[in-house]
Amino acid sequence: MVPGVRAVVCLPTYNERENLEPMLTALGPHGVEVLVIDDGSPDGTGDLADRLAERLPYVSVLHRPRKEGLGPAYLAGFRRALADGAELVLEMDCDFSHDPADVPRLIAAAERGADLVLGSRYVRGGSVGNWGVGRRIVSRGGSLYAQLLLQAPVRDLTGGFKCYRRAVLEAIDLDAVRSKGYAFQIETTYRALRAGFRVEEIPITFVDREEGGSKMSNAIVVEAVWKVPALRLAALCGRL
Ligand SMILES: Nc1nc2c(ncn2[C@@H]2O[C@H](COP(=O)(O)OP(=O)(O)OP(=O)(O)O)[C@@H](O)[C@H]2O)c(=O)[nH]1
Ligand SMILES: [Mg+2]
Repeated sequence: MVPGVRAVVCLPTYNERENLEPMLTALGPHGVEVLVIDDGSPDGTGDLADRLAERLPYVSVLHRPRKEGLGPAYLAGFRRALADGAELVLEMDCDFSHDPADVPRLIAAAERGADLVLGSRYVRGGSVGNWGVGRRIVSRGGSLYAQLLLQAPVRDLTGGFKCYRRAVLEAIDLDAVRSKGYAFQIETTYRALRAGFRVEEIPITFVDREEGGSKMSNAIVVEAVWKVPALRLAALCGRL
């Protein structure tokens, strides 16, 4: 880890060849380490990441043999970042839906005292850019559904632009987290809330990707639908 750098951005990639170099370049000035977590992308994103890491001292790469979803990729990244001594661990997408220029705002909120900072589309000042009606309904509906069932005072539970204080990831039983898609975002935030950590939402503008393809699938939505009541039940039974 670069001396003095305390924040590691975990950047999962699957077929993000067009986005990777611009994203790493955009993150460079923010004083963070970046850990690319590539699941054997058929388009060669993993090889490109290795080449870029040779040139960019703040970049390292974790290769995983196959695509298993966002959840397992992030868990592998969290473990590596914690082992490397990170104080703050960030999550963000590599498709420019999350603006790299917002990274310092997330870090600043954590440094002001929040344990988990969420880049939120659904608080005042936040928004969703060029999404169609269908995607808006799925996303907003999903967050409301989870918020209601889990009684969680958080407006954007499915977003993936987050900054964890190391203590949060140490307190969460990472081995017990099995969610793969959006449910992973809901589950990690819910576990942080249950453990008594301070969660703060800061507004972000989310824009749809311009390069590459979405990995969103029906299976990801279905998982989130059943996982939410399952999490609530686990909490009621004292298992969470
Ligand atoms: N390592 C890894 N990365 C993944 C996997 N699935 C998605 N990603 C990455 O996770 C980030 C978010 O994925 P997207 O395809 O943008 O999915 P999304 O943001 O949920 O959906 P869209 O808004 O439609 O783009 C991107 O950087 C993807 O490359 C996976 O199984 N493994
Ligand atoms: Mg995306």
